[in-house]
Amino acid sequence: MNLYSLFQSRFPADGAKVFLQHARGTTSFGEVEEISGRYAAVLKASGVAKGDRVLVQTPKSPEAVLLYLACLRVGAVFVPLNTAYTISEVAYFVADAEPRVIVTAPEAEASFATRFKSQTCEILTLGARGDGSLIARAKEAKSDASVAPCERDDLAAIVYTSGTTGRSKGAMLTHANLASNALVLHEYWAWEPGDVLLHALPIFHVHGLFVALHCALLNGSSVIFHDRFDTAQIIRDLPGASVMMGVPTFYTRLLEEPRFERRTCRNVRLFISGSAPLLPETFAAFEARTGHRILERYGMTEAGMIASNPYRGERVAGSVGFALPGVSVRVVDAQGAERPRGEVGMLEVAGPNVFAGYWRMPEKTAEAFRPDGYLITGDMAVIAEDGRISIVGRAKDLVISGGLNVYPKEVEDCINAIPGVLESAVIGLPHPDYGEAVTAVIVPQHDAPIDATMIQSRLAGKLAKFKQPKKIFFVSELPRNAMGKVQKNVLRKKYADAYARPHNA
Ligand code: MCA
Ligand code: AMP
Repeated sequence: MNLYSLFQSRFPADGAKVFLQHARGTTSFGEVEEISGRYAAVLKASGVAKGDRVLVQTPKSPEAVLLYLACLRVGAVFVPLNTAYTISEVAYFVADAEPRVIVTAPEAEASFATRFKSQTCEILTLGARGDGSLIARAKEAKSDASVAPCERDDLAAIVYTSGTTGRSKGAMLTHANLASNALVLHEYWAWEPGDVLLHALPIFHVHGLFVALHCALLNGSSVIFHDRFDTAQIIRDLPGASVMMGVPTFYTRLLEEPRFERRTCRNVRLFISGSAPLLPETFAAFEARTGHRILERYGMTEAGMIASNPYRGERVAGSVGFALPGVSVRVVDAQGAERPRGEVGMLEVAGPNVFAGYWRMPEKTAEAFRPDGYLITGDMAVIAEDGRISIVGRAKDLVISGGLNVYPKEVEDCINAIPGVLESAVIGLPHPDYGEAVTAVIVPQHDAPIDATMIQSRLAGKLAKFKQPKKIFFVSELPRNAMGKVQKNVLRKKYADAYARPHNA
């Protein structure tokens, strides 16, 4: 059961129908078949066989989508990386995933070749304009029409998520995980024959790559494909779309723009939000401006989509709706005992969507699951009598900034390694644009001449930009509880207004 075969079985009979509509033209479903077959031939010629990893850090482009599909066809394991990662961050993923092929941007080729020369892998390139060695080779290649037969448990992708211990873990997602989730979402969100998706999410994460694109592929739908989120371009193209998916920042940014109005959304039937909490104020302001009630859903890399507000029923602000069909959820106490409905506890999930474990980390995998197979999400939730779920907090020390996850431990480790720093605490604070902003509270060593500019410049080459603190505060000591643990809640309270807009703004 290869996921690509499932998509293929749903492609429109008319191969000329447009799949991707983008700044450089269009890609039809017929071209998806033909070109992904060429990329598959190039990958095979580079020695990629079933089960081999293909690590991809390229700018968003239609070709990058076809490269993903080519990997599925070959039975290779697609390993997408955030384009913001620095080369030192990438080096960890290369060592861990041991890819057969790395695909990077042409401008990064030289540094990748130097850095990864000891690795037994080939480096191909793919640029933002559809340029690069992968494309040049594909032009010469004969399209390989085959699709590798797969078992349910064969891996389709490894998506890295950081951990509270600071080391990233590769979440192994099988063809069956991705297929089951895609089929459920396609049905639950009532995809219709004429639907057009407006796509402005990055394609290195579950949201933009799997949730959004898989629904469109299963529906044989056209996708208006933006290379990044840009408010003006969204307003320009939204009238041609019927579905949009985004992180809450997309919706707050649209609301900032007076030109975004009811008319802009005249053909839209569904706005979906996820990856971070959608504030009830945003939900209400969006409804007041457009008449649309945003449908909020909840998921995580390890389990794809878990819960969603209903398409036809009531969409409630501050709630993520009901467990998706086939997905089981429960709320438990600190000992793992199930809690009654209406009480707060840790949310756990089981179902065909739940991943196969962390790549080459059996202990981490064991820690993530209960003996009966439920995955511990790290999110605190309440399940109401009728099954409606509300996420009320996080037990994991995690900041979600503009839908991107930042694990404080990783940032703290980098800051603590800077000479002159005694210790630090990294927290997320409310931010009008990103939802939460990464913020560092630092204790300098006695009389050390350090300041925010120096800290920022030291972090620049080490951490991706979105992980770097937006503000830094210096203190003489960190608040600790009786056990000596840093009280981050005290810091979050103290600096709660750090990013608040002035009242007259
Ligand atoms: C970019 N920067 C950021 C972020 N993005 N800083 C903090 N948080 C961010 N999210 C950096 C940039 O490098 C830039 O630095 C500076 O901050 C300002 O960038 P800005 O212009 O705001 O960036 P942007 O290009 O407009 O991007 C913001 C964004 C983007 C549109 C919110 O981050 C985005 O598309 N986020 C979506 C992430 C996503 O898909 N998450 C799903 C994960 P400089 O100016 O110095 O260059 S999947 C998931 O969570 C689960 C499974 C789920 O449930 O979906
Ligand atoms: P990731 O590790 O990138 O897959 O992020 C998954 C995490 O994002 C979840 O465990 C939640 O903490 C958070 N998340 C995703 N969707 C929502 C939502 N709708 N409301 C609150 N938190 C969410």
